Amino acid sequence: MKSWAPVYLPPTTQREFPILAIHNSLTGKKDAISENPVTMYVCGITPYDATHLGHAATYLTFDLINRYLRLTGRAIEYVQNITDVDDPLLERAQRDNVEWESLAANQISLFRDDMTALRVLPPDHYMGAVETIPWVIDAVNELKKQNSVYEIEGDLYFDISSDPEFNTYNLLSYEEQIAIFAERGGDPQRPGKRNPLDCLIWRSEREGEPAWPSPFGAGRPGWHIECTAIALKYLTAPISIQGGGSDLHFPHHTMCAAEGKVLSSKDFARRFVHAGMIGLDGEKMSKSKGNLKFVSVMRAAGIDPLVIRIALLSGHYREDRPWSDALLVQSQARLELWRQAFSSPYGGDVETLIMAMAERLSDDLDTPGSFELLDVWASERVRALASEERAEVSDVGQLSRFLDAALGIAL
Ligand code: 5CA
Ligand code: ZN
Repeated sequence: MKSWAPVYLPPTTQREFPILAIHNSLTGKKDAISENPVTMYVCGITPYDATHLGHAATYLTFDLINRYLRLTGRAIEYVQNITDVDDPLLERAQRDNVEWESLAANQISLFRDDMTALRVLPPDHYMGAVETIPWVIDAVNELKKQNSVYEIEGDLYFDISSDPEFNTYNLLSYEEQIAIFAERGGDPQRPGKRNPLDCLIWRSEREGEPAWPSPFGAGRPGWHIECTAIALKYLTAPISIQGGGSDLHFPHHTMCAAEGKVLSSKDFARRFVHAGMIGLDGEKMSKSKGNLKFVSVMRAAGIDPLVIRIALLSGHYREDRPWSDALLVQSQARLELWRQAFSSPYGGDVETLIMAMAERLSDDLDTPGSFELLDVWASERVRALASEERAEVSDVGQLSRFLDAALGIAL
């Protein structure tokens, strides 16, 4: 699948930036990313309703990781999928009386435009479920060889007991997992399952649904195996980071970890990195609740995507946090303050500011902390400018290039 347009990364001076330490939700601890190259698989959209501000916040989180690692000289290989065939997409297409293929194509196109407008660096490999069905078939065949698959009425299930470490990927109790599994696309109650948590990896053809031929009969891939197969096609286990929103920790990333473990005989991911949920009016922003704010609609209303970017990054990525119009107004004011500060060559000690901001970012992407440092610097510059004080003339261009490279904020 075509990815989106490359984003210009300005050249920056080589500095001794601290190593990025990121919260790993597999261990509950902060974890320094010291390996090189770094491999990252981030779960992409299911294209029936894109891009709302929750999606945007999650992809901005991984964009920051990508940018910080590049700034510190790391090679990074970044893979993202698109779940372009799955139950929610088919249901929405049926509800709206449109072809599922055209619904997906339109939403993917909107998503690309939104990512470009938000200055998100594109992944190296951007792959859809439909175009990677042969990889899923290979993965299912391999799981069969490992005796990890069983059948119920033509549907194939992954047997979670084939990964002895299944219980180590999250902190939920068995009962909690069953409850969440039912809410997030699982079928714990289906008769004939060995374990209620076993997940579907091949869904046999149903009337009126798309299907593709396979050695196990016509059908389509289950959700989790899609990401496992795509990730392992490009990246070697253990991948450095598997990422997404916190709602993917279970079941999705847990199932990917288990399937990936059986397929590769290694840990699937070294780290799970999960972004918090963006809410609106006290509830998680989600398609099912219908309380969505779309980046494309905001852009069409003339809102600067840079202001959206600043607003979403002004909270910490792991916090569940609400969106509000007030946040947008504050972010617009912040952007104006920063721009005003850059209108003077008397920047003062920008090197110290750059290192202090980088130090905040390296500590689990503390964007609120780094923005506050920039606010203090900018307020002081604006005050000095108004009182015609002359601070030290400095290369404010260095700071401008750092903000662009590290935070995607081109002033
Ligand atoms: N296609 C699957 C992943 S393989 C999927 O979850 N698609 S999605 O369109 O539902 O979500 C895309 C990404 O946005 C996921 O990482 C999800 O965790 C994240 N996301 C969804 N809603 C929110 C929200 N309200 N706040 C933050 N992130 C969200
Ligand atoms: Zn995924």
